[in-house]
Amino acid sequence: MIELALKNYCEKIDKRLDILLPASSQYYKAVSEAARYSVFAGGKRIRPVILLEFYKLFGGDDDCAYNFACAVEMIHTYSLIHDDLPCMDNDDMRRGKPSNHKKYGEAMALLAGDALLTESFGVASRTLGIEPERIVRALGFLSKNAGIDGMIGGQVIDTCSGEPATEEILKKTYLLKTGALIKASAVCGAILAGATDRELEMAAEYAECVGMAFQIIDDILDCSGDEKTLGKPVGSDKKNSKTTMVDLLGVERCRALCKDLTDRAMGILSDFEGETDLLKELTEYLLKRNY
Ligand code: GRG
Repeated sequence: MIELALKNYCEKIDKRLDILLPASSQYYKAVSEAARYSVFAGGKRIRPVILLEFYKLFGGDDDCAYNFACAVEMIHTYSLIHDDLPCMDNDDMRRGKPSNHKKYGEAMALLAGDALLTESFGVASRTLGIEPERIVRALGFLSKNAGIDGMIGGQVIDTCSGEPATEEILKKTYLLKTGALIKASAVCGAILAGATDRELEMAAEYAECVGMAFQIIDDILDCSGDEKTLGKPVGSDKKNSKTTMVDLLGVERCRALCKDLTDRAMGILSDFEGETDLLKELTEYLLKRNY
């Protein structure tokens, strides 16, 4: 059921992304090709689905929020392209294919990521059928969470803080590096639909639980997942001498923590008055994911 719902969403999101991604002049079409390569490499589209479901939960007509949802996916894709670069994790494979810099070279991968990030805000700003004040507020929230106090800040702690990785520091890192964009997805969907401040707080809390669990599961998969299913080599964290939550707590305690976080997220969904069946299925699906 959730697989089918995700497949239907993916088809609609992919169609919109195909329209939104800029076609370029012949002189620089290489950057569009590189950006499209990663955008259409088979991502799960979790973040746009969360945005669209929160938008619907608070009464939005889902078609209006597609540009915004695609913009979040463009930011996510840029972060993966840059994360794979030799100066970051130096990963050769992503989603079962050569990573962007392996296919197009480092300079083009850097530029493709930059292009996706920059274009994403233009795409989100061209959201039609929603009050401009809501769009501006959501843009501010997205930029904050993709930026220094969000995903970038988390990546900085992760790659170059030099701090010994304690449980507290890792939790902060995960909330920012992985959680911030998931939080932006849920909260921007809610903002665009006109949710109340209390509902925005609840959406944020839900997404923080899901984001934290998502990253811990990523850690578990990086040490014990199946390379073919994952579409990338396992052991990237070890290769980069990164301490993960699995190193600190062990796999079993990590799994228990993810179960707790998922239960909390499910509890928050139950507290909403509207329809949350798909979000509940998605939340449980993410706990059990193997790629
Ligand atoms: C600006 C130089 C520069 C780098 C930015 C911010 C950043 C690098 C990277 C973001 C950190 C990151 C990649 C976190 C990992 C989050 C994560 C688990 C990603 C995988 O998400 P999925 O499973 O991916 O949703 P798919 O492939 O399904 O889209």
